[in-house]
Amino acid sequence: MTRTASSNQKALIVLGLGSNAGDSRQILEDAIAAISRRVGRLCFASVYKTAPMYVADQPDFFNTAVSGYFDGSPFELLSFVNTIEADFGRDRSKEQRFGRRTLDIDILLFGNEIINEPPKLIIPHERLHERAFALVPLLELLPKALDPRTGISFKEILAALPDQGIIREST
Ligand code: PH2
Ligand code: MG
Ligand code: MG
Repeated sequence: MTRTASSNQKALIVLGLGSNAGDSRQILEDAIAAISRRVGRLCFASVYKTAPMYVADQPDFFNTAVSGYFDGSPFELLSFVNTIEADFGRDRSKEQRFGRRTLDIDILLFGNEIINEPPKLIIPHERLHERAFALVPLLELLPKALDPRTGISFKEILAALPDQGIIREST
């Protein structure tokens, strides 16, 4: 069997989760349960309380990440996570860019694939390298992961960032 990018072989994926509206801790816990219905061997990182990036005038976020194996294409994963976001009351038409939200699930990594299909899908996530709130939980799950675009370790990328106010809440 030949291997092609985006074929339907199980890929190790990493999702970043964030919430700063509603009962964020409960939302993250329930979202992880929903994700586990389609993602095998799910692992989850600690929950972090994080200072909001890009739009400062909003509540702190709660962020975490999960990893596991997904049997489907990157676009199938995108539609799966968008369905979960909607199930948790997310209505994109009422949102400010980078503003407050009940649940955001971002595809951070899909194996080592590089997907450039803006505006729908860019993998690795286009802002991963600048976001400690995504890199810190990702590195808890995959401490040795390399950025598929550059081959640089995410640990090194995180170490070069300024302090962004990431506080570990719970495991
Ligand atoms: N998500 C955003 C914008 N800013 N800041 C933090 N700390 N955490 C987030 O998840 C986040 C953010 C838009 O998705
Ligand atoms: Mg996001
Ligand atoms: Mg998102």
